[in-house]
Amino acid sequence: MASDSLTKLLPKDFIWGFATASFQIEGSTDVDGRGKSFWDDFSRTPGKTLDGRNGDVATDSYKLWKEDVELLAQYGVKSYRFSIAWSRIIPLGGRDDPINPKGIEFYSKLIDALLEKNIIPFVTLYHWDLPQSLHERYGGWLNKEEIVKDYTRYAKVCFEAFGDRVKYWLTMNEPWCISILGYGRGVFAPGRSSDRARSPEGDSSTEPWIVGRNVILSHASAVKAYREIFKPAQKGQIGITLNGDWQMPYDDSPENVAAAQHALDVAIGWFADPIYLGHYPPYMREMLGSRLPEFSEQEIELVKGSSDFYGMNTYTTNLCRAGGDDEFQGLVDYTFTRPDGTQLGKQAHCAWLQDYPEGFRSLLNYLWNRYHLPIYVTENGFAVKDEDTMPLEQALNDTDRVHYFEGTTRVLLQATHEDGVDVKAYFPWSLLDNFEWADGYVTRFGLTYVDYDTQKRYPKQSARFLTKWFKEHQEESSSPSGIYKRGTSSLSESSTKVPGTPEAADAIKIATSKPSKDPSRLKKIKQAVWKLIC
Ligand code: PNW
Repeated sequence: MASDSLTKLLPKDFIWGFATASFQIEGSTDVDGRGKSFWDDFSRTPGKTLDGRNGDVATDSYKLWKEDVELLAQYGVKSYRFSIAWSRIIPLGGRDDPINPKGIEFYSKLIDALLEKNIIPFVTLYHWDLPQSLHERYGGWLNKEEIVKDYTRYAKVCFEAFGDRVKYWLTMNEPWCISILGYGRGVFAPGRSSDRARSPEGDSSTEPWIVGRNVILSHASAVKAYREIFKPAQKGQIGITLNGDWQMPYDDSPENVAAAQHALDVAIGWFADPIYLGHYPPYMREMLGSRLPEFSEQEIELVKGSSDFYGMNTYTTNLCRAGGDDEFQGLVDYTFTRPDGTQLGKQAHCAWLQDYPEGFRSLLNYLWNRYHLPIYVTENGFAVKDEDTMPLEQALNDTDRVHYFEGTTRVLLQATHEDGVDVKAYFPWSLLDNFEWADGYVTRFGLTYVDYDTQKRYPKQSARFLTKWFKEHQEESSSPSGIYKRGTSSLSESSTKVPGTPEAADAIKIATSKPSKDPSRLKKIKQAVWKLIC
């Protein structure tokens, strides 16, 4: 019964936290040796963002990161998903280009600060900010021979620098968006498209599919390196995260039922089927013919099984009708209007999003039944309509977003306890309002409101809701929450619980010893904490 599952708890090792991405929050694009990413100039080009604003400052998190970590601690999260900017680590991006120690230092300090607050770093290696020089040098994601090697070297540098402390890696964020929005529709960097009003260069009929293949291969090559060289000692998990919304037939006519599957095949199966099953969905081949770039036998061997878990970003549900000429949606028309004229759910600020939690449950079931791997929900969220133009008090009282999360958290319990889906993590998007790509700053997805004039952060009602919900719906952890005393705030109480394992006792002993006695004290605490977590 539904009521039954809603009183059950999520297990203590369930991971929840908030997510962000480097280009959307960091700003400081020209400091400490950072090279340009291809979003720098793209976002500065007139007409590319809705409000004409760019990522030069964003939420200023390169400077304000300590404040952000403090906020996460106040929210009581178990984890923080953030991404590393490739061009801070290797400013020119390539495998023979120099590494930037300042870039390594920045993320290293962030990781240490998170661990000190007992927050698990969940790290994305690529969230859309390709070093500009790789795009100029050889076409970036279009060039298989070069990009696979350069990406793999970048990933290895990160594993080497951070893998002693990072145990969860995501290779790529949303390959569908990288390929389709960047090289098909041309709305994201590098903005290539067949539409000559939009771009002087590009071929939307071939390039997105080539980019998709190259992203998959780069991901798989980095995973191979991790598993062979780093995992034996570092013992982390690595995978990819795919965007994908539930695709529901508009009605029960056979062509619309088939259309919904076609939409899933192109939105999700394009990447998930090769990675988890070892081949493209047959419909991709049927739709694209020779334009679908094949994998060699050796390549498919590399790709199949290259993700330890299913990483899922999902926001909404589409009603699907056969027809139309949009290959990027699998030749399927999407609508939110049901046959009886009613809307599927509450409309968000962006046209592509309505609130429909039942679709989230269906998607979790579909992915679990098709791929049989634990699911990490790495993004899920809602942008309240017109939030940007509301007075602050009204924006903070974000009832539509609270309603959205009431639905998705309810479904999380139902999928776990009624349907038997193995969901291991949940990361609402996003910790902060931030640079929402082509939307600029007018679309706000944050659980925390950012006043862009002052960079002051204000928790929204939805953040309070989620903090409370997870406190009430998760088994108490015997993990190290008692080791580091959390900051007290109106959002979280300090924890003084003493975990009961020998490792925890060790960690507490070291943590409470006089700091001056042992210079390696912090390192020992971290080691003990990791023993507990892993
Ligand atoms: C994701 N769509 O992007 C990204 O991972 C985030 O960086 C982003 O801020 C967030 O979702 C909210 O948009 C998407 O058009 C962008 O369907 C566009 C779509 C989906 C996801």
